[in-house]
Amino acid sequence: MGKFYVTTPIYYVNAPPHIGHAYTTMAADVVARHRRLAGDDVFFLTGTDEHGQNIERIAKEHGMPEQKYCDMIAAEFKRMWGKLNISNDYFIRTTDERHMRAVQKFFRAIYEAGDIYKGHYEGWYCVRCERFYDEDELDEDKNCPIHGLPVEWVKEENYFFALSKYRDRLLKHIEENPDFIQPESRRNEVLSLLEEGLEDVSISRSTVKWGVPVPIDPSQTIYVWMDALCNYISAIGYGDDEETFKRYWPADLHLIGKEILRFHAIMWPAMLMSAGLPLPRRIFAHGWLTKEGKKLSKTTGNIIDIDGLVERFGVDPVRYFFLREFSFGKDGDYTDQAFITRYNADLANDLGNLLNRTLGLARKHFDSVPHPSRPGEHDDEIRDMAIETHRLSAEKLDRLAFDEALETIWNFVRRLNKYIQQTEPWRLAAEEGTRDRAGTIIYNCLEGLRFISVMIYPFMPETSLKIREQIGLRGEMDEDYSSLESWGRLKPGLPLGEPKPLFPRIKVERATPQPTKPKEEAMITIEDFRKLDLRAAKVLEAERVEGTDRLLKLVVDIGTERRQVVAGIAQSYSPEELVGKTLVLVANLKPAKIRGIESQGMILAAESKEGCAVVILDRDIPPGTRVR
Ligand code: ME8
Repeated sequence: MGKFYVTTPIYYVNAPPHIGHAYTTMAADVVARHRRLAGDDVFFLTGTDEHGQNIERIAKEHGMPEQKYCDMIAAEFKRMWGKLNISNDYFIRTTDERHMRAVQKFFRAIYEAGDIYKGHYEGWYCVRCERFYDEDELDEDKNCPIHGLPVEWVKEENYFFALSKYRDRLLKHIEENPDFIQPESRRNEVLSLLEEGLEDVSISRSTVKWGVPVPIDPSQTIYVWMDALCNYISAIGYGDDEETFKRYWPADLHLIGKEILRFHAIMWPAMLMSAGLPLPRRIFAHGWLTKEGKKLSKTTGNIIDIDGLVERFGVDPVRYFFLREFSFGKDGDYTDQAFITRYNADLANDLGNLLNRTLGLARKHFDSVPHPSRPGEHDDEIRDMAIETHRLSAEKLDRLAFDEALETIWNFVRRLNKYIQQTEPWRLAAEEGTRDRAGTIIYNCLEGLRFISVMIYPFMPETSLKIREQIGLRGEMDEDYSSLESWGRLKPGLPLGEPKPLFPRIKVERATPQPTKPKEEAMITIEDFRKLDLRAAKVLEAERVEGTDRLLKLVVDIGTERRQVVAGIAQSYSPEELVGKTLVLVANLKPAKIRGIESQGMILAAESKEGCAVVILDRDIPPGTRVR
């Protein structure tokens, strides 16, 4: 049994996870599950990048201590990976003590190799990328090429890593190891960067407090990229658990997005060389996703809402779509229409129908998995194709050609549907003389579905188990790829499961997976929001305002004082039902006169044509508590 160590980038906690993060992580999950089925001892790592100037700033904007802010966003990443069925073996956070110790040890190893020195740096810095840019990489307004936002001029005395010294060794390594950087286009990009020459890089910051202290000079912190790259070794015990470290290092695969290639294919290997550690075996930089031809961006509202997609369509169609639709090394453009088309064609029609028809026939004519007692036309072809499909799709998965692997599997799905059409088992089952032939055909379809359940498991684990349950197996993955080396392992006589549709068809007019997002001009900042003084307000008294059927007059307690408020909620609430409830009051709204009565604030409520619903705090909380 081999080992396989696969990693994703560790994501910045400057915002909750988005589809880009999910894309890499889903791909890594497919690889991890694939290698486990192939029999490897897999270690699959993902996590969060929590230090640096950007995070320091954002925590401040949220009015939170850095660690608390990081804890909150890291929890969001974990929740999202749970939702997407990500089977990572470990989740690393760069604020973990163990990681921080490893970073310092790594720094020392490089220092002791004579590759760290003190020098001055001046340059354009993008806080969001946490990197310096050359002037010619910026646009005319000095905006960074990734975020399109202004860079800052930074001038500091820093520690430097002697990167330039490693240029020749790196070139040699890349030339001698053609698979080290993939795809080919990215390899060429790195080669030409190396040919242009390398400059030494700053690896510490004197102005950033939120980071790992430089072990030889605690007045500085280690540059966030050096800190982050170390996650790949700290997570498996560098400097702490030699045995685990030796078992998994070097990584077999670093999966990354194309924008962070230089860090992974130049800076990281050079540092590993300096520290005397072996290099990762393979770095694969995938393309970038856009939506409807435009860059994904929260500020413009051009986002792909993962939660929304998963809630509407289920986790497996989301995993399937992103790996099937795009070629992994290339950029890809998402549209709702493409999602629906794939879902209906590949999942509802091809796979859903195959399972439905097979199970329907099997249950109608046989009460358990039938015996394959009468071979006939097409059977050998189906058997050979099953075995060959597995061989091909596994080979494509090893190359990270996810789309091709799925295409290969779907050719087999479609071939089985055609087999049913060609052989017409429903006709054969109706006559006594050909009933055993019908049983054989249905057996072959069920056995084909067993093959499919194992082959799609890396992509769609939930669906795989649902298929297995229906064809008479247990709803767990208790096989590996060795069970696909021969045909006919499904045992005749197994009781069949309940038929349940896997993928209900999407009716196009109802398919609106994307909530509408406000335009940039309509967005507010956290500071704008903080201007609102929202308070828990306990209703002490309530009565109707005479002469109107819309207004209630409330007296509420907001801790420090009582307020009188007039609210237009009388058509949905009686005064009695509100007394004793804790509502939310906008406490710093200028008082206004309504029907001659002074209203000292506003109660929050949602309003529709049918009526309104006030915001009620759902458990006991002292009046006056701030609502944020
Ligand atoms: O760069 N399409 O973190 P990050 C596809 N912390 N993938 C995308 C994407 C898009 N539009 N946007 C982001 C960092 N990604 C560092 C990494 S590693 C030692 C430190 C994915 O939060 C892609 O994998 O900016 C990309 O590399 C990663 O998210 C960047 O995440």
